[in-house]
Amino acid sequence: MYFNKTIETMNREDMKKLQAERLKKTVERVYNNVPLYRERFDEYGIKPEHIKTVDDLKNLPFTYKTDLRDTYPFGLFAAPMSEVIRIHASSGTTGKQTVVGYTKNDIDIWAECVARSLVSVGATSKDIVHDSYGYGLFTGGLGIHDGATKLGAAVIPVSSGNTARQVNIFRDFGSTILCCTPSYAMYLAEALKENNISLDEIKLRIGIFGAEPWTEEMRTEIENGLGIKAYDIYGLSEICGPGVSCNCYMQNGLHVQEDHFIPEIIDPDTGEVLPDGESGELVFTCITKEALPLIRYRTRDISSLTREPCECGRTTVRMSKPCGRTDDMLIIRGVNVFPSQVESVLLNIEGVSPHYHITVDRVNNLDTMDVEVEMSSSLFSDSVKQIQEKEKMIKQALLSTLNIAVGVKLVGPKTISRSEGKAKRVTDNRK
Ligand code: DLL
Repeated sequence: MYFNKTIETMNREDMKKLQAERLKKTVERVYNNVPLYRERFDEYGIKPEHIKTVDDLKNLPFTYKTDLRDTYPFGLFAAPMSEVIRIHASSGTTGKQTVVGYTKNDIDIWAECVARSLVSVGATSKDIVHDSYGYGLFTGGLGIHDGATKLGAAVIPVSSGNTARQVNIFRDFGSTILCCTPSYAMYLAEALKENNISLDEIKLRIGIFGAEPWTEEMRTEIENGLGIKAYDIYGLSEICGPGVSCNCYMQNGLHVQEDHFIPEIIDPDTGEVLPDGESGELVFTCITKEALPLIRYRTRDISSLTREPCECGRTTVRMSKPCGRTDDMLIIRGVNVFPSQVESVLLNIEGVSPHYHITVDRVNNLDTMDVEVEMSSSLFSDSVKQIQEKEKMIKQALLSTLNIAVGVKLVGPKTISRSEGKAKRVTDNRK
């Protein structure tokens, strides 16, 4: 099933032509309306008429998050405020927030991208979509809401928080599709048990999770915990929000809505474009946005692309599950470590739960990394000796995957704080 079959199954040649047309218009738009782009293109000696095909994209300069901050709040908008109908913002961890705007057309396109995503994992207008992403300036809540509305599904705009109420709504309203962060999904699975609601009493069948990296191991945990199929949805406010790409029911990569956003993978150090299959930094160019059409935006997310046909019938380019961000990468005694690697190791070990926290520090000029991980209740009731053995085993498994020695501490069930939105899994005291 498709939401827009013509686009989603378009042959690659036609897609490239469509992208070229749209890219040309967008380059003209930003050159004529956004001083930063005009100045930067002039610096590079680029005029809009130089951009004729998608292959010319590589000649355009990148846009960075700092550009949004430097022109805070609306300096990169390419449409007059009278045409802007929505503003979102993402707080980020440091500095000013990133502000993004949408025209009516931008909101319609975003909703279509989300509707396509929902249909690609099997949603229909008969579904009841339980939207537990945060509503407000965050794009998760309203983004999913508008897409589910476009599909004609019934939306429950529950937002995040009040976890006991959420699981009662599952049971009483018969929610069939859950949308939230993967860490909140884990929390909700726990809350079902705590509230004595069995999986037989609820109708959830699909989960659409994103806004933070999560591993295949976490996918299995969530699928078992909630009795659903779990799918990955990706996006970022700067490009639109959720729905830039999404898994289809094959769960093998995320189809990019490339008639609206052209993806590239680059070497983050040199800026060189990498071939399909190679891992690097994901860069997006918006080709239909009116209010904030970013050109070659550096996402900092790490992924790879494939244009191999997908068994679902979609012909759109797929990106691999983002495994983290270049700025999330920890450098411990010179070794690169992604939190997702730690998650994969932990979730392959019996007796530990998917709740963990990493603390990085510098002691006597030496980096240290300590992982706290919760025991399952059965391990918790074992003898001290058995628990110590398990700690040793986890240390060994982390050492062989990461190539660095890591401190491991098993802690009691429910001691690590739960997240209702994006989880904060790392504390780096070196900063
Ligand atoms: O997180 C938009 C969103 C909402 C996506 C709901 C999916 C679902 P921002 O707050 O601007 O927007 O954060 C964007 O979150 O650059 C990635 O680092 C990360 N991210 C988003 N989706 C995924 C995902 C929303 N599926 C940043 N896997 C992005 C891994 C993700 N990381």
